[in-house]
Amino acid sequence: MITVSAFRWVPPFAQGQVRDLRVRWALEEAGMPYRSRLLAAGEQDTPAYRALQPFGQVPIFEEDGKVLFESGAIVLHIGERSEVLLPKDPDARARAVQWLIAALNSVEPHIQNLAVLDAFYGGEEWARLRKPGAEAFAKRRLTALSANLDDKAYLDGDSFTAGDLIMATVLRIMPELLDERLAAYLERCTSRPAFKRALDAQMGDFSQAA
Ligand SMILES: N[C@@H](CCC(=O)N[C@@H](CS)C(=O)NCC(=O)O)C(=O)O
Repeated sequence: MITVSAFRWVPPFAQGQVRDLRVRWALEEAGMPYRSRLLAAGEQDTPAYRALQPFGQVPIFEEDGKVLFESGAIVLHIGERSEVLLPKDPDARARAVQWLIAALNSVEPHIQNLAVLDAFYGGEEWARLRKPGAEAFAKRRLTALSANLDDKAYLDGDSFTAGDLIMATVLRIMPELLDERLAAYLERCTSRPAFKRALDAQMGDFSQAA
């Protein structure tokens, strides 16, 4: 049985955002059953967990003694078993990988840098001063993304792929930054039944801990 590591509990602002959601969503798209391995507070820093995830983060993916960390790598690994996530056509597959990496490497860092200013450093003067610049940079990336999306349903055209899955999880970190086109795109991605099941599963695990 596949297991996915997740935190047993996080503060409300992070619930629904923790990155095991990406893996749960990919598994739901692929129709692959899994169970969550819930980490107690501090467990991510134990030597046993660090041996599996060097940075002490979630998620990790475990199956038959094999372990993977990094949500993007895990989603690609799951995609090997799902044409919904990674199309068979080699060119389309390469473009799906391209968009997944663009989401993680060219968009997420800027949105995340902005999000942490309010989430973790809200009262600090340096964060107040940093915010306009960080917001301008994030918006620049989002404007370019929106222009490229244009009138396409998904990043590579008519079909949802692993690239859309990861991009959607990045965009929903700060939905208030999205223009109408990106907001509609995000809604298109997250109205998929597989996303709803994944989100319900993550939230369900938190509610059991409450
Ligand atoms: N690049 C990693 C990031 C994972 C990550 O940031 N996980 C967060 C939860 S959303 C975490 O475990 N944070 C605890 C920490 O960094 O100590 C991935 O995509 O898997």
